[in-house]
Amino acid sequence: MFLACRRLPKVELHAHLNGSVRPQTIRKILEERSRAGEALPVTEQQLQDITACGDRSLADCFRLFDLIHVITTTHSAIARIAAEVVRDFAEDRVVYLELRTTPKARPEYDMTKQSYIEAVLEGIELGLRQLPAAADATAAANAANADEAPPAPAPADIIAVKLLLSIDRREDSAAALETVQLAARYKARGVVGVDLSGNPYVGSWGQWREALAAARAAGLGVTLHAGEVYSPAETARMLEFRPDRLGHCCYLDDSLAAELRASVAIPLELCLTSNVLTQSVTSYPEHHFAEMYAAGHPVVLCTDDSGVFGTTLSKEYAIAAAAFKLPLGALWELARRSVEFVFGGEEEKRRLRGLMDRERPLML
Ligand code: 6MZ
Repeated sequence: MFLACRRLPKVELHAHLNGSVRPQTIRKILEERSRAGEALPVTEQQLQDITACGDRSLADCFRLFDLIHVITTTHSAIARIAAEVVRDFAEDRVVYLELRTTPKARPEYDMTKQSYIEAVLEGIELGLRQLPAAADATAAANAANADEAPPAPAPADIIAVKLLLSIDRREDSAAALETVQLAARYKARGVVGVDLSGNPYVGSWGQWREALAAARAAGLGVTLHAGEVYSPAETARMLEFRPDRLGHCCYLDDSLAAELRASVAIPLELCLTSNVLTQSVTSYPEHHFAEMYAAGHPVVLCTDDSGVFGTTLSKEYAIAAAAFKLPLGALWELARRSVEFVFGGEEEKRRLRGLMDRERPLML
């Protein structure tokens, strides 16, 4: 089943850039900094924690993200990890990726939120150019007899990549608004939405509501991390806001779950491995995916933090197949339905529907 899941064309809608960094890249960046004579910003024990990909509480996860952030500090490191993430998802047969990341203003590294976004976009473009088929095509086109070169498969035929900008729950309303304004400004470069994420124990909804409303008014998609911990009052405010998508929703009391199922078909981005490893959900078979899927609620399987949790989207599909007894046809339907919830626009959806439908006879 795992091999079939790898061959399945898939749509990834919930992947955090710094959570998707390869563990070996973390080590390489540190080695390079050490060779350049820098004192290492993390201890060997911390490094092992980051690269272990094991069970960890949600609170531990946020400590790890802070450690990753003291390693991926430069524009070149950000561009490098973005390029690798694009290549990793493409290799896993993800045909459409919405990558999300929190723009960071770090004056000590000469970094503004805008320069951070530029570095991520540069990395995405680099990753697309480095895709094996795209690289072959470039070489062929540059060959002496370029006129006879076979038509180049455009990188977008392998994977289309869009960007969501995240508001970290530690940010105040002004910082949140700055991110939204930048998202609106970068729409022409592939920014399609805004996400609210970060430590669910920090901050409160009122801080970001206005910025998120401004994102919606600017025509950006809005997705919220909701109910990752038990916080029914906040989750109720989030449902009232009617975001375009919701992430996680592990802790819904009966009335919120009923409201979500009955009155609002807000698609859910569900991350099985992340929720089980952080103990937000006890086991795969008990994951709320089962209940929502059975109720016909729109659900999308996603990785969350493939580097930190040691997963891939193919693995998530294979886990769902085993835990919820889904045959390959149901997995294909799940991937096909995910297309309807992308923020990339109607034309992109039409293209993806065509791609999925063309592949169906080869898969099933
Ligand atoms: C909430 C999460 C998350 O933005 O620096 N992030 N927020 N819940 C989760 N579940 C485990 N996983 C990742 O990527 C790392 C950031 O993404 C958010 C956190 O804010 C984390 O600092 P970027 O690329």
